[in-house]
Amino acid sequence: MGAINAVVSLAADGDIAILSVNSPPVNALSQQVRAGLLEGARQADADKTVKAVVLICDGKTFIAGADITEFGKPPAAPSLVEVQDAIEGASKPFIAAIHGTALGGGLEVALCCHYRVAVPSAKCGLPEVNLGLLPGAGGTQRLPRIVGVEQALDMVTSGKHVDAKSAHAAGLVDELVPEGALQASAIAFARKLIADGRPLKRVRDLDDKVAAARGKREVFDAFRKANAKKFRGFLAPEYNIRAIEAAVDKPFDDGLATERKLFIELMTGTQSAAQRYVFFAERQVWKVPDVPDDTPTIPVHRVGIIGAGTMGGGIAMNFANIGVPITMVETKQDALDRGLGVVRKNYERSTKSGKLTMADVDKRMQLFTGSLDLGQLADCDLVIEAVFENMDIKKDVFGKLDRIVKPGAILATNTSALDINEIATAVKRPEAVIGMHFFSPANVMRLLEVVRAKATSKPVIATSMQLAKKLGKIAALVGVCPGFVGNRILYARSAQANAMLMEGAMPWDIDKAIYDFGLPMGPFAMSDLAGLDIGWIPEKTSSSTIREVLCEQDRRGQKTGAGFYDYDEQRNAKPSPVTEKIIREFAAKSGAPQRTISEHEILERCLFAQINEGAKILEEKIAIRPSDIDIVWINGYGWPVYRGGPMFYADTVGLANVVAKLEDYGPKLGKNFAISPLLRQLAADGKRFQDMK
Ligand code: 3H9
Repeated sequence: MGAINAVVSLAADGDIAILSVNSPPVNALSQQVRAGLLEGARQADADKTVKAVVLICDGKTFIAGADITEFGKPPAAPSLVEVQDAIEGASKPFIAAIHGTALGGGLEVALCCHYRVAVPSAKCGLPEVNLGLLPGAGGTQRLPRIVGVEQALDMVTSGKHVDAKSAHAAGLVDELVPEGALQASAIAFARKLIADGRPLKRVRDLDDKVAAARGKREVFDAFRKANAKKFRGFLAPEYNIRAIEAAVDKPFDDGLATERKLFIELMTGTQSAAQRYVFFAERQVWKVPDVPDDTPTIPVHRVGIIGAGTMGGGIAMNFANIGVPITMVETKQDALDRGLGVVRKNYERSTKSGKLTMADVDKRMQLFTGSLDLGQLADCDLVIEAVFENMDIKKDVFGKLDRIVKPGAILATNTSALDINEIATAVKRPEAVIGMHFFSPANVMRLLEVVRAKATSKPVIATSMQLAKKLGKIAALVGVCPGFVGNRILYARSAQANAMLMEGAMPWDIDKAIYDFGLPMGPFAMSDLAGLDIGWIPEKTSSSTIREVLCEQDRRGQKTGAGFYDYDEQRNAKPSPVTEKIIREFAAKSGAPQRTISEHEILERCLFAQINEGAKILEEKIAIRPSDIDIVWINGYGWPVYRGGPMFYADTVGLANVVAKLEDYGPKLGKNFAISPLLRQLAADGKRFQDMK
């Protein structure tokens, strides 16, 4: 008894042994934890004075999974399976005592214990799918033996965390024990087991739940069909399903072998590498080298929002969701009423899906104060301007705010492209000015670009990042340039897409290539959705671009039933002969030779131009690190997470290949196109974006 190693210890409470893991931050199953657990389990099993063993963790959580930082490195003994065999095959009961999260390998260890107890706040899950993996330590074989095939399919393919109460109802947890009394309750549970002479319950020996699904292919077929859209492009969900099929069809050990084989295939593939990279990228993105964690922040008790349009309303909902009161200012009463009406309607829609009750809706709406007077913003701690994208208007608003809003408050703009340094010249406190670029619909989209201007103070940055986290967003801190990170890269892609229209490709050819690559839609479908008339002024139109001509013909996108595409009543898109004619005429006028452009070329030109723009953004230090660019594109533009973002994708293609292809395309890329010196340098050095320090 005593310390087994630096992270695992064994103690005794009478005839009950307590095997504890203490490996912050999340007690992941590192080599040291595995070694400690194996040794501890063996010692406890061999000790004749011990009648049962409680496995418990220190700190904020039970074991949260395998140690992801070890993935991709040579395996270090002992394996997790050895640990599990020692526990499951022990001659006395092991009881997992769960608090925090029992995830992945952590739950798989708990599933090898003979019993599981948990506090009500605990959660259990097999989130490997989110890392492009499947549970590779028996999870796909043991879980369905307890919870049944349907729930197991749902858990392994969604990766969701199931709360202790549901886990108890499903049989995954044997007993719920009081919060704060986990260890004592687990010991009491163990003593009762022994007193009652209950047998060692080995999950691997259970069969009735999996037998119930044997021969029923339709269960799996229906599940695949129902989730086809959600799983599109991802390998891991399908592999998880196959592993559960093996649990149903095969004896336990054969099922384990199938699971192992599928796990290794995923682990060595590009998709999982991408998804593991994104896991760490999502955590890195919060770290700002020159704004340390202990930077003072500004308490935000009230938020002011200027503009009650789609953007302003969506932004406001974020704050109402976390209980922060909002003062919403508009110039006209009817616009204000309309804006608040839309917010209420959006909330009411959530009552239909059961997410909110009507009482919740009322509570949120009570947080709103509407006003036509900017003066009402005086006592706000943060004001976000979401007015028309026009520099003069924005500067005028900021000038007024400067005179009204109390000192120390944050003055934020939701501009998606304008120069925030210039906006900041309108105030005498430029250190208070920052960009908070929400993406539409702002109450739904997870991304927030926090834009740091030249004079923005560190507390203003720290507060904005902290707020983003509280709002449940993922925020990337970026610098000022036209379009910031996300839209600037989008423009680079649009330039190629538009150029290819002139060379002979149709919008649907380009959209298909992008869709098949894994994005939810291509550039032209996206324009139709957003509306082609953004920034279009009917009085000034001169048929000078394809887009202008489409607008002139009242083809302004989905909302008018036609844009690049024709739309039916259900808004299904069809290639449009009208658009095709307009494009052909434009191309003829431009004199560009027409040809068939392969899907391969479409993709390379669109994607490699994006990568090149990303490299320029890094050169100019507009983004802190390549992975921040990936976070922006995954969360703001639907870049498929299994391809890890444009910069990670570039690494998988090889930067030398990217440069070589850009050189091949040469003048086709446009007269202003230049290959980024940073990209060239990395390619010449045989490096990846991931190697940048
Ligand atoms: C698996 O188990 C495979 C097996 O089936 C088969 C094996 C053969 N490893 O998220 P946080 C770090 S796959 C290494 O900010 P929270 C994280 O990077 C695994 N490190 O905290 C961060 O580091 P830093 C299945 C990990 O309280 C710090 O811990 N399990 C791991 O918001 C704090 O993390 C999962 O996928 C790990 N497994 O959330 C669970 N987990 O401070 C993954 C975290 O340097 N983890 N770190 O940035 C989570 O979902 C969340 O971390 C958790 C806590 C909910 C546990």
